[in-house]
Amino acid sequence: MENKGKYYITTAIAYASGKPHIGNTYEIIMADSIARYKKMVGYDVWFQTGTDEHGQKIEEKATAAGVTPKEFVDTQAGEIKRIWDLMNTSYDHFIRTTDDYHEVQVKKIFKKLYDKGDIYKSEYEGWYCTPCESFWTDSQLVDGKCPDCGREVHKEKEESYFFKLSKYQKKLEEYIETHPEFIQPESRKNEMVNNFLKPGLQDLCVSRTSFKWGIPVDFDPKHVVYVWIDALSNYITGLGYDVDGNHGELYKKYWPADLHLIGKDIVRFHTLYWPIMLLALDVPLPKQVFGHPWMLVGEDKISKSRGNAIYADDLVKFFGVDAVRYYSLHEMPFAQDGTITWELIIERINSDLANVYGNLVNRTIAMTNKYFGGQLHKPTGFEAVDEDLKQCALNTVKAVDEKMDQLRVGDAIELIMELFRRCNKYIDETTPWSLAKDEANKERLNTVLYNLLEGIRFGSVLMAPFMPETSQKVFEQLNTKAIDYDSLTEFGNFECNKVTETPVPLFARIDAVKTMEEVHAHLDKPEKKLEHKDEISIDDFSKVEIRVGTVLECEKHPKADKLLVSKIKIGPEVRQIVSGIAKWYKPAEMVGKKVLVVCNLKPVTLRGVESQGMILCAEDENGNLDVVTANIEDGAEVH
Ligand code: ME8
Repeated sequence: MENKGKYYITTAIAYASGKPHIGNTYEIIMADSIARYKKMVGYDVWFQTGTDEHGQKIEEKATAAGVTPKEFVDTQAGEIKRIWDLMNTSYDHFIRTTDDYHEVQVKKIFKKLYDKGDIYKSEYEGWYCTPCESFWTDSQLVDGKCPDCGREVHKEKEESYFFKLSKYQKKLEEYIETHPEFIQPESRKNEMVNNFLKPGLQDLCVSRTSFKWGIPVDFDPKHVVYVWIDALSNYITGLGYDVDGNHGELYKKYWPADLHLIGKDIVRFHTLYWPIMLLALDVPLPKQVFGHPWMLVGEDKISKSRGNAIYADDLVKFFGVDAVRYYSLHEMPFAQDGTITWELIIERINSDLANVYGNLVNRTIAMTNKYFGGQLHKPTGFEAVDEDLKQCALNTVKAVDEKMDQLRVGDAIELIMELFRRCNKYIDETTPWSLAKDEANKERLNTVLYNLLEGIRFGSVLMAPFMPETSQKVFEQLNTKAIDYDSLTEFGNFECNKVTETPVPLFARIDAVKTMEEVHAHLDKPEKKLEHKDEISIDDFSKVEIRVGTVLECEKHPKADKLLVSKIKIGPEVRQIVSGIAKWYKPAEMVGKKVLVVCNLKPVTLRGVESQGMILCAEDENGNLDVVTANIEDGAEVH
């Protein structure tokens, strides 16, 4: 495949202050779909995301939770990463602003800007909104309250360092003017120019003394770096940027960024303050900043305190990862805010994924099996209607590429759905079931089904960046290896391998009423309190000898369906252990696992087979069970 060069894409780094809702999650899904698409068409992609972990709000939340700020952000960052992973996002690097290499560079950046005279010390007085960590001027307040969140503000005065933004205003204006693609969509660019550049940039407060949880200014340790210099720098420090010029390989290869994907509320920071920071550091500017719209619940802002927040993991529980990805990407407009509700997502899954895509794949495979035992041959003739389908498939490839170049992801997906709709219409036009009635039409029927499978293959290759698992399932059912982008240069690359005998439905139709009842039951369920056992001393615990063992063999118990019998190597010994895990594990799945074994449990005989210990497992209240494993040499003892 042609190498199209490098492509560095980033998301905003999420505040490690709480669980990210579906709006925050939409951003990483969108970035992932762009990254996957670019990779598919031949770019060498680097995709970075991460967490923004300093600031007063986080310090306060940690105190309220009775833990240190570092403990607090460790937990939050873990949760954010878990959700990003759950959504099958393919980021290459997850940066945390508490990472050492980042902190070192932020200190150096601050010092360099200070030494250059771009940062100076002064005093700040203004209206301060604690939850938003923002100072406001009189004229910015709305009814005397914070213009962002509508909450109370109070007067605060503080010694601070300031960054002379005005010094670089002219240069930035020139850059924006000569790079019309820099701020996207166009409407956001106009906002920035008219509301901020035209009135003239104010110097920016870049340090704080009223809280401690931040990167210290090392030449004036009373101050910590105020969060934007810290946060924005992640885009270069994550690649190995070094103020002294000893840059890492990734930085040399991937900077400047091709795309910073961020939400509309932080466009100002990314298109004014960030480029000015880079101009001051003499670092090339990013090529594009895209301020995506926001996802609303119905008409309302998503907010935990309003109680309307929807979370990706809850949605996934009901609909699966790809349906949530599909909804988020397809429903979000290019510039205007989009909306999500549980009811809307059900509607969309039924109308698009079950009825159009799923149904098309299912019936085409079923017919291929019914009429040809699953195996077709390449078509020998082409009629006008076939030509029309072929052109639609080939045009879709081009049209999707144009949309993706403009970052119109929702439109790109809609075009792929149009191709699937065209395929369904082709079934109505060619009526394979009536062709099947006459043996004389066998060749024609072969052509029709071939074109359908080829249409499905085209759509599924194109859909892979958006719904990777679904495309994979389709390729398996089609039994095709023609799954890369280059295979779409020609309509006719489907190899005619035997398709799967039993099509597995991609998306089941959802019964809205029943599912909504289940959703309510799930969301209303208060978290059950844990019931604890009596306290024990460390001496009590140390009586238990737990060691790591490798499962060498495993088979069903000859007399009990629920039991498996394993031979486990623990250092120099091999033990036989009987466990009640047959419901969750096939014997072959156990072989090779490194499990934890209680070694000094008194041996017992279970239905005639001796068990010399116990394998440790974790089980949740829904009856899911997982054998606990450890990645260390067998024989190792657990303390
Ligand atoms: O802003 N719909 O972090 P964050 C879509 N740490 N996107 C939304 C959204 C919604 N309802 N709500 C928020 C921060 N977002 C900073 C960024 S970058 C150097 C520092 C987006 O956790 C929001 O616009 O508040 C931002 O791009 C991202 O989610 C993370 O928001």
